[in-house]
Amino acid sequence: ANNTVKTAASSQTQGHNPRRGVGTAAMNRAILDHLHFTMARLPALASRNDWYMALSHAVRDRMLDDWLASLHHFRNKELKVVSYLSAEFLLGPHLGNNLINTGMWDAARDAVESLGLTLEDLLRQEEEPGLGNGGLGRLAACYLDSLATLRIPSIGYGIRYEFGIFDQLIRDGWQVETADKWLKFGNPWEICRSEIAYEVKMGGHTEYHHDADGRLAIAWLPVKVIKGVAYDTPIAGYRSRITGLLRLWKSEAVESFNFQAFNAGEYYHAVDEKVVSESITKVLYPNDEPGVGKLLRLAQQYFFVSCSLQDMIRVHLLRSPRLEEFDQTFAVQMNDTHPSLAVAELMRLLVDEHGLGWDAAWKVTRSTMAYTNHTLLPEALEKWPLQLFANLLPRHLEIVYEINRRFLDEVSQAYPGDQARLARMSLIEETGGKFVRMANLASVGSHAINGVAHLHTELLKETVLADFYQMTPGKFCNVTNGVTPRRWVLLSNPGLARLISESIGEEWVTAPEKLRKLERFASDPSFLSAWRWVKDANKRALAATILERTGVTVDPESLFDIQVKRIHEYKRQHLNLLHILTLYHRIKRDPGAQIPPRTFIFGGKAAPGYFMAKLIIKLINSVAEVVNTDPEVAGRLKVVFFPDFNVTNGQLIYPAADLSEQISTSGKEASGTGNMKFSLNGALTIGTLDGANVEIREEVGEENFFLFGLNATEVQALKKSGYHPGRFYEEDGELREAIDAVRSGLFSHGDAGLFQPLVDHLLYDDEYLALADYRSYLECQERVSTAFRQRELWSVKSVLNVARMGKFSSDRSIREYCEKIWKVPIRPPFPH
Ligand code: CR6
Repeated sequence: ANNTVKTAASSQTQGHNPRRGVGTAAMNRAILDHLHFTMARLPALASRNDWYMALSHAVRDRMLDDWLASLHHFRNKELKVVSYLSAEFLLGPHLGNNLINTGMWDAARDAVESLGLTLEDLLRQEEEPGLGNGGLGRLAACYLDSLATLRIPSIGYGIRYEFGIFDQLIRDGWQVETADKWLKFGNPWEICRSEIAYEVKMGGHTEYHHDADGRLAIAWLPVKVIKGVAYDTPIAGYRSRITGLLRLWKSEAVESFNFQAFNAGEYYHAVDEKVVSESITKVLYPNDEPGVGKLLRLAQQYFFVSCSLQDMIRVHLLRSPRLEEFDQTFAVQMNDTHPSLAVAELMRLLVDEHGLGWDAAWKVTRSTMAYTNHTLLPEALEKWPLQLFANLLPRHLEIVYEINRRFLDEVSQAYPGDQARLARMSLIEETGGKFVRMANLASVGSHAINGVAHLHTELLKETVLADFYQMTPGKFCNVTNGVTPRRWVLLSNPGLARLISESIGEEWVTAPEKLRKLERFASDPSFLSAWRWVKDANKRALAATILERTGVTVDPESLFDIQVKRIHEYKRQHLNLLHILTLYHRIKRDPGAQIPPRTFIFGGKAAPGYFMAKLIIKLINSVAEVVNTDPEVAGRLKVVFFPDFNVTNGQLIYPAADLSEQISTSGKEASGTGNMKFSLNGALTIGTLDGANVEIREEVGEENFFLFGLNATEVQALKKSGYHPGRFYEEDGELREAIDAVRSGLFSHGDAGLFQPLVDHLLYDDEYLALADYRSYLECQERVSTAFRQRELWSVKSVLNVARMGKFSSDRSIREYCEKIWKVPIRPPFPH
């Protein structure tokens, strides 16, 4: 990386700055040039993908000018760089977002039209990079947008998975997974940096010896060395003239061929090593709440953390030779525990490879690192079987032991004789098999620990990390999640964005607290009808896509009641189903019943190995089949499972919702971010007091939020006193009717056994208290129906929701990280 060739141009600090034209004519020229020189195509023979690629390259060129200027910050000693370590970045398609953020949308649209194409068609051509499972990965993507918008020097570090989250097909009502070959037609947004590459060791053992000066030296003799190559993607800030950097690592063999084997004629063996090395970044693990893991996943985590830290050290050494000052160059955020090996790896790099003493290394490690926790579910807290860890990372295990030894000394000094506490806080779990506890490692190695919503942080302090909180309360803080209004309103809901900007100006895009100005329009009938017109148009667009993808016709006039998110029992898609079944039975009992028409839309992927979640998908589709075709229902209820929920589909779905389902068991959803996207697009929420729902309700006002169910304290109390779901079943006739219908075979062509596991689980276990909240949910849904009948009042509530959602912009979250955790100054907004 230091082999820069000195030229006349390289002595100019800003380098060559060609500043490409962004007008229609210049864009038109650039697209044709790329079609010719990059895609090697004649216009007459070009496919839609060729045009998409040509346009994207033209847009990327224009982002590079700002990018090269931004990269310059990394050398400026005065500016601390935020390094966001995340195993997932769920970016969504780039083209539209980049056009919006750089302000090139109109020019691109006109240029494309002058070539006889439409921008819409080319936008549809993009295969989204699905490099994440759900909320956590999408949060990382929103944060990159905000970092660039707020002009904070930053790098997102992650993994360039060759296959992202699987594509979901629905066959006979079941989820079928297919490989996500997102790179198959090329990726115009990334730049491969073959020269930015690092070696990563794995396996083997360690040896100790004394060097020439008599000092103890440690050698790690690995069995394998893999190369990580940087692939960079520019991230446009919104009109900030800053382009942020996402650097993803791809694994490669250090040498593509084992020449010894090759010479011996064993051709296949010769490429083995290449295949194994490349497998590290092959595929994203499709679990959003991972349990005890697999060797390959640990290898992925170590691989990307090691490449990233080596890269940061290289950048730091460009500024200063003193690694004791590393924390002045970088603030490192660990997005959950997936990157928590960074604590041990930074220690290893500093001590073993750069000769720092342990204490100095520990001091700088701790003041650099910070940890965000994203879950309280005990089964989702990462821990690695000790033997597996030792086999892959023998040196890191020694380091973990040393960190632990010193840490437990501190614990016993603070709490003499408290053996139970020592056992709980240890980095090593020793009850029933030995494990390395990653949340403990991350907590000990960080100067700051945060949860992702107020309630979540409080529960974190009381439960999962209680011991750590008691010992070091000052480390803990909350940063409630946020979402970017650029992608989630400007791009996905242009009609709403236009109406808002026409009414209150455009400042809300970067200063969403200004949305409050909409409050006074909530009493303006013509504004309200324009508001409704926008929503109705979005609903019609979604209805058309539903018809195309599922064959189901839905009525855009009906209430669009939507639950899109990963399928998980704690999110309680089955509670939603129980409501649908109850309405169905009410209609069957009384075909004339006054039930305002509703369209229930579900979407979300189930982890391929999560049987119950997959059965829930099957049940949704089975109920849909019966309800949608029952003549007595007469179209009043429609049930739709929208296949392959992802960012692209989300952009169509959130803007079309009337009602947002946020119905998790209180205390289980750390924050949620879909809840924010819905409400920011004018949906009203039906929800429990869980995660960020609590704060959303506080902001929008309780009269504009449909609350039901047990709160987190009541959930804990009920569990403690002994929860018997069967009682709810026995005592509530409508609930019984709904469950009995499922087990009768009514929805499974008479096959009574099909849904038995789900029914049994509800009746005899119901870990997530669906039955306990059923009646309260039903009553709340009746309030929803009543409210929806008064369309004008509903629209007022919808406007007030949007007006009061400013807090949930990811810009606010990033500002809080800067102040509370990273100690990075916020620069004044860029004058547009
Ligand atoms: N699954 C939480 O469950 C939260 C996001 C982002 C999750 C969700 O409530 O909004 O993180 N947790 O903070 C994990 O991924 C471990 C999620 O997306």
